[in-house]
Amino acid sequence: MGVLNVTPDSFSDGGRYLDPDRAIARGLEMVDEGADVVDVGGESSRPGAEPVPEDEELRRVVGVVEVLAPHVRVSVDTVKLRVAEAAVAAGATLVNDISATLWPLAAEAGVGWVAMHMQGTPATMQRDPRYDDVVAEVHAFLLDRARAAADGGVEEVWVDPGIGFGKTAAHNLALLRHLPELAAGGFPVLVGTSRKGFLGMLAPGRDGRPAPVEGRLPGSIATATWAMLAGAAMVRVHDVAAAVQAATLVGPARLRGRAIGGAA
Ligand code: HH2
Repeated sequence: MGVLNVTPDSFSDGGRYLDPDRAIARGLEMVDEGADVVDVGGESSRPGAEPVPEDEELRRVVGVVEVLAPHVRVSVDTVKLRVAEAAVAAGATLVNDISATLWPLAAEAGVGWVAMHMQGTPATMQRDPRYDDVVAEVHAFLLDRARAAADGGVEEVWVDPGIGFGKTAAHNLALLRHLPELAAGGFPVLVGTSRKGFLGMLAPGRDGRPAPVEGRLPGSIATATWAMLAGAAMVRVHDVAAAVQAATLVGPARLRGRAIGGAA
């Protein structure tokens, strides 16, 4: 899943694709690079982000979805019902929902739905995230929402632990370590670690400072690779070409088919 942020303020690519023509060009480039899904978002959910007015989000997202949808599967990254509805009408077939609330729309429209876990809201979520048992709480929340959606008629339900959404670096690592249990829960797992802050904190540069956003490609690919090996069926990434190369080497289909470098 390639990330396409049609926003002025996303944490890693804010402003680059706010212009619709540039967004469309980047979307098509991601298709060329091998993305199976392009995830179009018009509202940043970075820590501290404030909500975007609905009309503005609609203006950013709908036209881009309409042009990309004939070329690739499009998901819409939104928490707003009206934006999700308009994006689906424009051709999106997956609702990527960091609020984990929009499944009734997915059921009604006959599209897929991603339930992501978040503690709090983007405006405040990184202030002091706390859990008694992060893995148990996140998994229980996701499976509960996923079952409700499946019972409510959503045929394609994904679960996503929400790396960086109300979580410390230790919480993120625990969730990554325990991905196999989430994957065993019966719903396909999506994971997004791409360029996130904890990668910079855990692997600082030689000067001892957290790696800046543009220095987080190795960590992004390392954790996406880990996620795929641990059972994730999809990874959400900015650097599509690099992630596709990793997926080609270690993705589930290849591992199921034969051992790398040897016979079956
Ligand atoms: N992460 C971001 C946004 N949407 N959706 C899912 N399902 N999983 C994620 O981990 C996830 C997500 C944050 O990344 P990005 O879109 O690059 O930044 P911003 O929110 O600043 O636009």
